[in-house]
Amino acid sequence: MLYSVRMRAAQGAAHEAGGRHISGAERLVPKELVAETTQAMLDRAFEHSRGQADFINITVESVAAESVRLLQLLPITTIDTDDVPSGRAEAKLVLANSGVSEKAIEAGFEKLLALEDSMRGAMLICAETGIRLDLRENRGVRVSRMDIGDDAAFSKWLASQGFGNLHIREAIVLATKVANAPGMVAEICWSDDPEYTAGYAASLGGYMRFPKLKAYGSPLGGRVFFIKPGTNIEALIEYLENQPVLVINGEEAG
Ligand code: WAQ
Ligand code: MG
Repeated sequence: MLYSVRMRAAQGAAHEAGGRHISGAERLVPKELVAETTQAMLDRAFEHSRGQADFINITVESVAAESVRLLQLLPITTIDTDDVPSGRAEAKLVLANSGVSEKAIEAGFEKLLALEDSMRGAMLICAETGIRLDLRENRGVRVSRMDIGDDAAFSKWLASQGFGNLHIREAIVLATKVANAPGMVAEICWSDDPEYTAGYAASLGGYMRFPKLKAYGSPLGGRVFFIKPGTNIEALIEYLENQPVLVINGEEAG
């Protein structure tokens, strides 16, 4: 048995009562790790650089081990650019190479840049027309029930590659689950943590990191998932929210 441990924190009020999203986290851990995982999430919610949390929800839910899907970690590449505009231009090229249309890329960036504050989840956008496909408005779709498979070995491998920070760890797990979703073409993301300027463009072809995808100090981040036309959106959201996934890394053994 594994446990899905999820946290969401907001300022002013609960998310559903109009509170401002501060932070969220999701893990999938054995029972022995539930207590320390919830404690770490609580500390993180209280100390977040986006501001003071007034509402924190932590959910612990059992997940049958046989329902877990094992997915191979996406290959990771870092593309350093001189500044944010060239980072965004490179990220757009990666999306185009993954099969997202010009129109959808522009629509996706426009929607991300138009946010007044960060959403809790991601926007689903048609990879051809750029039209928003989910009906979740400012909440978006939150990907959940995923983690690293072999935590000790995987964390050691990540650190050895210079990918030791928590942002990267969480992002590559999320991006691997998302890239394997039915109908997924590609994803674009940048952090909503003011001090973290990195983001990525990902697809089954790989996870391309861009250290400069957002101006330092900006609390505006987000995620867009570009979806193949004709995809069953309900089934897609069900996978993103509920399918338990552990990400494994063939390289750590070697
Ligand atoms: N499901 C869907 N959307 C999410 C989730 C989730 N579980 N978690 C975050 N988001 C959305 C939400 O709109 C956030 O505002 C936005 O993504 C950014 O979230 O160096 O730190 O957790 O390789 O701030 C990427 C680069 C870092 C890492 C991403 O995102 C690297 C990051 P954050
Ligand atoms: Mg954040």
